[in-house]
Amino acid sequence: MRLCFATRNANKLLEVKKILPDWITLIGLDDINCQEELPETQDTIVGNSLQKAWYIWENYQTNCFADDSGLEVEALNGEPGVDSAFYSGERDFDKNIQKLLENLGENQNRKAQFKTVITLVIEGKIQQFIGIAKGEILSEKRGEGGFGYDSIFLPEVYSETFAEMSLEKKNEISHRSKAFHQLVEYLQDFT
Ligand code: ITT
Repeated sequence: MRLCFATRNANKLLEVKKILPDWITLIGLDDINCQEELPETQDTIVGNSLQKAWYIWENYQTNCFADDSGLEVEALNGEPGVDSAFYSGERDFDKNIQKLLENLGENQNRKAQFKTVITLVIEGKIQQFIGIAKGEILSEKRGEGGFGYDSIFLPEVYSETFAEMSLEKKNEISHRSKAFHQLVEYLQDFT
């Protein structure tokens, strides 16, 4: 079966290709001649993930999946959430972190979670997979690796931030890998 991953991120495509079962041929947006930006206008992560995947199914009649992620901070009522990439108004990791730390201030409740939602559409049938990584927000950045909010996120049980961990270690426990492993498990059992 041909399955399209609705992303423009070539790294994500390569990574996922490696973990899918053999009977699935993973294709990208270029392979179905989709050149336009995918719509992402919903106000939730779940909604945006669904919107992207459903757009491909509706317009290209191609079985597909899409992902969407964000950081949810409890004391900020789930912000930045769906706005994680542009929280400061720009797609700028440092500015986004700065705004988050300012908004959180001295608040003692530092609980937060990363969330990834994958939406799979096969023959018009929708299935969603949610991966969550729980942790807390530090008051200062720690570590140089990763991206986004990694340097201020300390995952539960661990003493290193996501930015201090090797990519392999982050991939063992991250929201994204949890969601993708559920997708792979589902596809392995799919007949
Ligand atoms: P694509 O939609 O093009 O794949 P994106 O940057 O929007 O790229 P995501 O939807 O996965 O990627 O995530 C949205 C934002 O949430 C991202 O820009 C980061 O600020 C934050 N984020 C998501 N996953 C993260 C992670 O593992 N570590 C740190 N920040 C993350």
